[in-house]
Amino acid sequence: MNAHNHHGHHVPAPPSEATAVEQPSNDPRTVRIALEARETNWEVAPGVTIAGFGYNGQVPGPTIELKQGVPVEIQFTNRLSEPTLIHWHGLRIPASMDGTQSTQRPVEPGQTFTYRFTPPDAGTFWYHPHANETEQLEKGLYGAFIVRGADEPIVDREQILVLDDVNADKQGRLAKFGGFRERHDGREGDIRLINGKAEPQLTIAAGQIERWRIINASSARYVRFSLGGVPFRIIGTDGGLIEAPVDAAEVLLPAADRVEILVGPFAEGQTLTIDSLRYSRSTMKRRGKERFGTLAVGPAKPSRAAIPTRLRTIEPLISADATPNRTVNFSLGVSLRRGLDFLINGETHHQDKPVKVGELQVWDVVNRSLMDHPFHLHGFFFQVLSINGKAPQFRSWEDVINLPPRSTVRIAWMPEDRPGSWMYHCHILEHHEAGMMGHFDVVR
Ligand SMILES: [Cu+2]
Repeated sequence: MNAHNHHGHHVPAPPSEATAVEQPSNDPRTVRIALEARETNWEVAPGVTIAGFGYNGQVPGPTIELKQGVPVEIQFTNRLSEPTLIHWHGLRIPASMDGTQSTQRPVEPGQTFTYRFTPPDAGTFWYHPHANETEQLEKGLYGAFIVRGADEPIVDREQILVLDDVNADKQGRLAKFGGFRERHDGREGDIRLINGKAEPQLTIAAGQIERWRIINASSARYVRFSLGGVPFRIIGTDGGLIEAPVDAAEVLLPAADRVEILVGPFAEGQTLTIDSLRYSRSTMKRRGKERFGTLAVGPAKPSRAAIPTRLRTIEPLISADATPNRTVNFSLGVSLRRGLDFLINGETHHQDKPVKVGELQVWDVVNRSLMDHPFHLHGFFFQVLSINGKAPQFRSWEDVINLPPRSTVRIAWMPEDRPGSWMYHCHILEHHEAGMMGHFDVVR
């Protein structure tokens, strides 16, 4: 392995090149995309330019928009001076295409790797590196990945909001990486971004209803999303649409989480703030309400929006009182050498037991620590059965769920026939890097 592998002694051996190659698609509909990671001057505000990294020279990277069930080939070239690879966050694709160091060799500088898969689900996903993540994501390597289904609600317009923050000074110089507070809290910054720009003004036409696909691409920040306190409707989460719209005035997005909402209609001339409300996740540095941007309501346009009262059906995998067959413990330990250890079942880079294809998994994911952690499962959606014994507000498919301090979150998921090496981890990138992750195999 290489200098940028932080995964310690429990990393499974990388597969041979042969197993990491999927056959080229013969499907004439196949979409071909070229992506390149390279050093990029990232202007977050007028005169504030960060020496960052971008996919195809932009932050966020190009939005990948595909149709459900249509194959894609993404030819990825690494023009950085360090190894990298791309994880397709939330996509239920073969293990060999998951884009981690457990499933493929990192793409070395100058090398190309072609990802081939067929997105099976409609929804709002994203892509980002799974090597030296703490630096590569902070520098701008991330992008939206949208998959459209055949039968989507009709809205007047769609906007994608990729939220992020960056820790840089007024000249755009990135703060030094590391240090005890950053290791504890995760890296947060005071430059708050929507689609790579600091506190932009978005627009909407009066009288119209828009679908917003919101992605939290921050390293660590939790966004308690609010649109000036006005109500909106939640229609989707990580794994696509939920069963019916849910009225809300705020929604919490831990790092890596996604939500889809309907906003509007509004009256012309209104200006709404796009904020993150105060949220304490027991960090050393506390944050109050902070602005990500504004929304200006322009002249009225007619609306053709048609939102069904029923969006889709999500069958429950199992009843909420199902008996768990596995417990995954998140905890913090004190280490003489490193100060703090971020642990799964008492160890860093935990090697967990395999799961069998077709055997329903009911896991108690337990947070024994006093701070929040966003739990992320690669490659499979889960349903949340309960949080501290209480059912969630609505049924959904998720790949990220917040673990509040001293909590038990019970999830259920089905290992479909996609054997190989998979993982789960805290999506606060600094905790992940510090070892808060588990590896397991899906076996036939
Ligand atoms: Cu964490």
